[in-house]
Amino acid sequence: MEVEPGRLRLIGQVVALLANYCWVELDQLGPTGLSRLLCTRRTRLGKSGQTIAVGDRVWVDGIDWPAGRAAVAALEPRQSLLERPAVANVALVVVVVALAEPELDLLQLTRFLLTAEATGRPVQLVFSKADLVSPDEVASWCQRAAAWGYDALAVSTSSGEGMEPLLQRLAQPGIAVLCGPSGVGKSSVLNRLCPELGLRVAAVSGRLQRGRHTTRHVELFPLAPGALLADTPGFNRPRLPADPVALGPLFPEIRQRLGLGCCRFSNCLHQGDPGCAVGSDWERYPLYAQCLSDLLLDGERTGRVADSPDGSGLRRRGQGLEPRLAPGLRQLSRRRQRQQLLDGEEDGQAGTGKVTDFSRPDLAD
Ligand SMILES: Nc1nc2c(ncn2[C@@H]2O[C@H](COP(=O)(O)OP(=O)(O)O)[C@@H](O)[C@H]2O)c(=O)[nH]1
Ligand SMILES: [Mg+2]
Ligand SMILES: [Zn+2]
Repeated sequence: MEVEPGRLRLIGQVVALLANYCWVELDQLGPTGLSRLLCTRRTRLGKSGQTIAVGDRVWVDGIDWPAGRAAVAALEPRQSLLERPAVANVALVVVVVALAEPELDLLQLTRFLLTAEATGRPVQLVFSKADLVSPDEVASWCQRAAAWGYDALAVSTSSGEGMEPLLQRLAQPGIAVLCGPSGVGKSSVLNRLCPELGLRVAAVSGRLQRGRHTTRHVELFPLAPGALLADTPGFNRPRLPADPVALGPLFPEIRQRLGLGCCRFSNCLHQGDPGCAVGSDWERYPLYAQCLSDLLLDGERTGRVADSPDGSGLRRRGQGLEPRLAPGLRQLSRRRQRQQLLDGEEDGQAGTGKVTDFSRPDLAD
């Protein structure tokens, strides 16, 4: 191959993203035996609107071997994308929630599961800190999760319970991502699986019993040959999809029911209307209704217009569109919305499309 030394292009994978730089692990060793380069981003990547995420396959050039530096010149198409935290080419999304400390919040768990489902990739639910509750409670949570459609694993990094089955699940080729609220033990799990890493772990602190943020950015760690595991910074309120019709299929319960029969209207929002095949006789139905209500209200606030009010489960009231929900749920939703505004918009950190945002630590605490 005839290439100018300075123009040599090599392919690799983004393993960490820091402010304006990223670390790229090359598929092959360089002449100095180096395989990891600190790379800047070429401006034309930015101008074409392309952003880099951890997990992206990229071409680098302008390699300065002695300094271990290069520039990302091009991005390969992605197979999948976990939106927040941004991780590309994910093979498995692992949603981790603690059975205690912090107390399990079903709505928050559901939002994490929705973000995970939105990748279209398999989702593994993990209940952590199993040592803090009784074996009966652990079994009962696993049963509930099974009814939602998840084959959950209960683990404890303190007692070691469940760690071997988790390792087996994760040590598959490709990228697995640990995501979930802060303080649930994601970094502890990674440390237990790869003890040589010595990641920072913080004590759960403060009145909210959330963990302090010690994981500052998304990073991929080798777990087994070909298997990479990403630890992610905790954040506490993942976003919902923008389109209300897209929400339903992110619930395995709804997918399963739609597999057995169709709703009368293709844009059905499954709110108990006649001709709806989904019904409300499943545990997470109120959470579905809550998420739907939240996303419709979010859409209103951000000026997003929900389409086709007729037959879509929306009705007009004044200028806005409202979901057809029980008054109690509506009330709860308004309260939640006000609370969000008071909380200072945890969600406002995401989705600006800038590369630097991907590496932002969680500011929620
Ligand atoms: N009791 C108990 N505590 C744990 C377990 N795993 C982690 N922790 C504690 O939970 C806190 C938060 O852990 P960390 O790994 O930083 O959580 P992350 O924010 O999800 O990465 C730390 O004080 C850990 O020692 C566990 O299995 N059992
Ligand atoms: Mg962490
Ligand atoms: Zn329906």
